[in-house]
Amino acid sequence: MTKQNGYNVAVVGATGAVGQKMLETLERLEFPVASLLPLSSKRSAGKKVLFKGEEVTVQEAAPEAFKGIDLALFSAGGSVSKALASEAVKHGAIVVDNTSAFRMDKDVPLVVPEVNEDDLKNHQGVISNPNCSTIQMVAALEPLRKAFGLERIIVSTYQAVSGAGVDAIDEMYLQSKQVLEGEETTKEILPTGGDKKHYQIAYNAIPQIDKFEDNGYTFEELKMMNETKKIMHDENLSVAATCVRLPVETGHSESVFIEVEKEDVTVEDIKNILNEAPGVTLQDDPANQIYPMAVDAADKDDIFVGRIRQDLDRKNGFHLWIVADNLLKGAALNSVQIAFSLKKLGLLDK
Ligand code: NAP
Ligand code: 3JN
Repeated sequence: MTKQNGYNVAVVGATGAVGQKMLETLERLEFPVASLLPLSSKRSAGKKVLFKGEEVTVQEAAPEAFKGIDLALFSAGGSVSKALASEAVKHGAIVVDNTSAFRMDKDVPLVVPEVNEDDLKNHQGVISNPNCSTIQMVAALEPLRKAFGLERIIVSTYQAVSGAGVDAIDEMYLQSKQVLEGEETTKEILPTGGDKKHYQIAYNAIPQIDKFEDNGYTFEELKMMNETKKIMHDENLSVAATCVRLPVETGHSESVFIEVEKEDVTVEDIKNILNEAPGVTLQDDPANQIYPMAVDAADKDDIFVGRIRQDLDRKNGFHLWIVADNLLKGAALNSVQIAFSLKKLGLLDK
């Protein structure tokens, strides 16, 4: 039975770039919220956030805050999730976690509803939301995998600064102003807060997102590679990623090369499948210069696909350009869609 007045929902990280979008998305899609509890660190406790036209006071995230909560959406970083997700579950909440803390745990479903909604049925309290770059890619490629089989993916990303949080957005604008005024740039956040060196993002492209691992890949690249295999339930799929940060505020773009299993697949076949794919909009008309761009995808729910071409040397190889709002489908929207799926499957009312 569905709860009469809706669900008690906590948003952990409610003052952040993703958390703010979670509040907006819960409201815009009319998820049944009986009460909203915005949580943050001590720094923002006492601040107000707007929800359904009302100011709600932000509280400090602590174990006891989850008493009576049905659903907790986490986006305050992996350490906060590791410290508090199990506390929320102990209090009876289902956790949808936007961090990488539990994504590869075998007991934790990693879900993009259009792709693997049924995996939610195996949850044990925590569900992980994949990395933003993974989500937009798998949602566009899964229908092709189902239709033609998929052997290999090679992806290069062109990621927006909003993926690195509100401080990174501020840094990009400050640096842009400094460059235009001939001043030295302030470099404190990017490529990643936790690393030794910081570089200018304004008027630049940085081939590092998250820290480097010993094998030469960054953690962001490994997230894309490992998460894709888990979501598609295919350990034999070849996936290689290169992740790059650009001075774009919102909207991740991806150049994706795929090799399909089936023979004699055409560009038309691929377009036909993508035309029917849930959450995907085809924007592919080179003669009229129609293709997806980050500025157009920002604030939209869909994943946009264009520039679809057959490789000139490999008949089963195709190139695609995939763009989506990284804070919406890449994070907040996907989390709220998971909440709707949980509700639909009757899993929120247990
Ligand atoms: P952000 O703009 O920097 O916001 C961080 C949020 O976390 C703020 O609300 C902050 O509260 C809160 N926070 C920080 N430390 C905390 C603590 N100790 N206890 C409770 N709350 C704390 O970052 P963001 O871009 O929203 O990203 C937040 C996290 O979401 C990331 O670290 C990442 O794990 C995840 N994320 C996932 C994706 C994805 O690909 N799906 C994309 C982006 C981010 P204050 O206002 O008090 O500082
Ligand atoms: O940089 C981006 O565009 C996406 C960033 C995601 C992110 C940022 C900090 C920590 C993540 C994530 O969700 O993969 C994490 C994390 O590992 O939790």
